[in-house]
Formats: sequence, structure tokens, C-alpha cells
Amino acid sequence: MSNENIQMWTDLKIDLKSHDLLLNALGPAFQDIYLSQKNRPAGMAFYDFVVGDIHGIRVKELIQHAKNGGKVVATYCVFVPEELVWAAGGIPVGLCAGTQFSVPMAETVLPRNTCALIKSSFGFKLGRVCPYVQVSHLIVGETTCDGKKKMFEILNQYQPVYVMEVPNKKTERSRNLWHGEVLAFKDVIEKLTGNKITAENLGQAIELVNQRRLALQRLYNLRKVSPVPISGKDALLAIQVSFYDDAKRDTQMLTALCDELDKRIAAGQGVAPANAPRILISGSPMAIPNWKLHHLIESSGAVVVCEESCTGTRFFSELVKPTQSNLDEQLKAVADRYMNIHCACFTPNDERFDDVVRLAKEYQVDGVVHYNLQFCHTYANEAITMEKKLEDAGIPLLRIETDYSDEDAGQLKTRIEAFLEMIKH
Ligand code: BJ8
Repeated sequence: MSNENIQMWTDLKIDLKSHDLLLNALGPAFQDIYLSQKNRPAGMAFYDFVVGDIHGIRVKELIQHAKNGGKVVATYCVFVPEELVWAAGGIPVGLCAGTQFSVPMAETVLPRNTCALIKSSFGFKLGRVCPYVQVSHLIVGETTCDGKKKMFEILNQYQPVYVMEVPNKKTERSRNLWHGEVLAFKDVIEKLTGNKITAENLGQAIELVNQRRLALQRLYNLRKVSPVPISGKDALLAIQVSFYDDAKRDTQMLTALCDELDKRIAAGQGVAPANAPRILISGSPMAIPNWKLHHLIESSGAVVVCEESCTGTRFFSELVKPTQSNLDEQLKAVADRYMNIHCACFTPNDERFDDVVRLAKEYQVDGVVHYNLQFCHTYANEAITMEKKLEDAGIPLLRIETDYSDEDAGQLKTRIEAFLEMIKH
């Protein structure tokens, strides 16, 4: 660890002792789960480097941005329209909330029967172990679920939080409400940054984020091929990094990775044998460093080829419709795009079930694993309907409910192996 980094973390009021423990745990886990994989694309070296310096270079960039008068806006959900932040000269950062490490810290305040994602994110602030939280000027939350929205009230006692109201239905009235929320968010961001959002800078921001979405679409399309040229773990890591890396650089690195995968496909080079079971994971998002389920599945001889989640297709499958016209229409296009994220917070949410059946066919999967974090009631309830829809489509489903700890890893592995056996026969 460089002295420069230690000074930077000290300036950010990081609890260095806890932070050391966090980084010391991450290194061996990454070695075991990622670096031990065989036959990885060379383009993954960039992502390995990013994780190897996870609290270093990018944090330095954000601090430099702040020193230049820029603002950093942290988010926990793909509903927050990042285009507005980029347009006003800010940098949006999707906060990671995927480690068990910070869960016990959160449990000193939050109810234990809260989902791991909420506890992990809150624990990061309480324990002062995340430089991305520390460097951000504003945290933007949303009302997607009760646990989150109540946690944001408490988080606001530690750091400024602004909450966007996400409607629960997809009616015209709800769309209008959401449109109003996007307009209000524009005012908040303009006030924070001191910069006006114009048709010109918003147009550029829409293009910037759309380009990254297109690169991710390309990556996912390449995973439809058999044998698949990249592991599910590596694809997951690439998308997790997209949440906080610079959007332009991210698009470039994704494009380079996809160019390499094209060559692999042309050479018939896969990461798993062509007959390895192909799995789609659907459900709760997996924030970095949550690699648990992918690792269990891929170390059991299958390969994950798609994620229907917010760290998957829901993050990039819809573009903002580019419009040459005025700011009002651009803001409307942004609002419309975000209303097409089929999160389980909506009722009804048939589009998500339709998506999973469609994706299962497009990616030629042998089975779907439905993943929901313990105490997440929206996804747990949708799993019931999902099971029925997939049964009707003749697609096997395994329902997994878990948290971030490794306590149930053995039991889950047994269930996954049994599921894969069933698929093979
Ligand atoms: S758009 S999925 S990122 S809300 S898992 S905290 S729902 S109790 S994460 Fe999500 Fe936005 Fe929806 Fe996507 Fe609550 Fe459930 Fe926890 Fe969740």
C-alpha cells in the first residue's frame, strides 16, 4: 500500500484499521475466485488491475475532480438518471454494497432482518471504510423498497442524501410522477454543481451513456455463442466496474474486450466445454465484490451466460432515445427510458417475466437460477410467478435465497450440483 494512498484515505477520514482488514480480505478472495480461472481473455487484465487498486486510482481521479470544483454524486440504484449528473459536469458513482464485511457494522443500527445490500451499503458509511462514499458530495437514494427508503433517512444523518420517488406502477399517472421527479432531480443537480443543464450538454451525456450501454449490449450478445468466450464471473466483473469507472474509458475497455472475444469466437475458443450447462441468473443485483453465486455455479461445471438483473441486462438494454430537439424532450426521453427498468418494485411487473423467458431462449440456456437476497420481499414474491412462467415455457428453475456470508456456501453448492445433474439428464 503506497504512502500516497494512506495519506489520501486519512484525509477522507477512513478508518484505516478496518479498511486494512477489508482490503486484506478482498485480495485472497479475488485470487481464489478470479485469478485462478483458466483461459481468461487478455482484456480482463484491465479489470484485474482495477480491483487490485480498487480504492486507489479511481478515488484519486474523483478527488482531483473535486479539487477542480466538480461534484461527485453517489447512487445505489440504476433508477438514478446518471445522464443529468454527467451533463452538469458531475461524476456519478454507483456505490458498491456487495460485501459481508460491512454488514455487522450496519447491524449495530439497522434491524438484522434487512437485506444484505442495504446493510452492506449503510455499514460502509458507519464504519468509514469506503472512500467512494467519503468522497461523494451527495448520495442519491430512491423509494424502490421500504428497507432502502428508511435506511436513507438514517444515512442522511451522516451524509447528505436526496431521495427520488420511484412509482410502483407503470400507468400514465405514474409516468407523469416520474417525469416530475426527473425534473426535480435536474434542479437538485444544477444547484449542487452550479452548472445549468442544457440541450447541448445533456445531448452529449445521453450519447456518452448510450455508448457504454451499446458496448455492454455487444458483450452480452457475444455470450449467446456456444462455446461461450468469457466466463460469467468475468462478464459480471466487467459490468460491476462499469458502475464507477469513467464512462468513456469504460466503453473503450469494453470495446477492446469484445474485439478480443470476436476473435475467440472465430477460433472456436471457449472458456467452458460446449456441453457445459448454460445458466441464466435472474433477480437481485450483485454489487462488487458479490461473486458468490457465479462462483458456486461455475465451480460446479456450468457457465453463467446472462444476468437478468440490475448488474446485468436491466442496466443497459434500454437506450435513451437520442433526440435532436429541445431540452424538454430530452428530459422526457430520459424519464421514459428509466421507466422501462423492470424492477420488482413495480406492480404488476409482467415485463420482467417476459424478459426472462425471452432471454432464456435467446441465450439458449439450460436452466435459470432465481437469486434473491434474504429479506427482499419483492424478488422473493416474484420468484413464485417466475417459477410458473418458466414451467410453462419448459425451462427448469432453481430458486436461491441467500445473503453475503459464506455460511450457506456448502449447502448451496449441493443444491446447485443437484440442479445441474437434473438438467443434464
Ligand atoms: S432497480 S433491483 S438496483 S431497487 S435486494 S435493496 S429491492 S430489499 S436492489 Fe435494486 Fe434499483 Fe430495483 Fe435494481 Fe430492496 Fe430487495 Fe434489498 Fe434491493
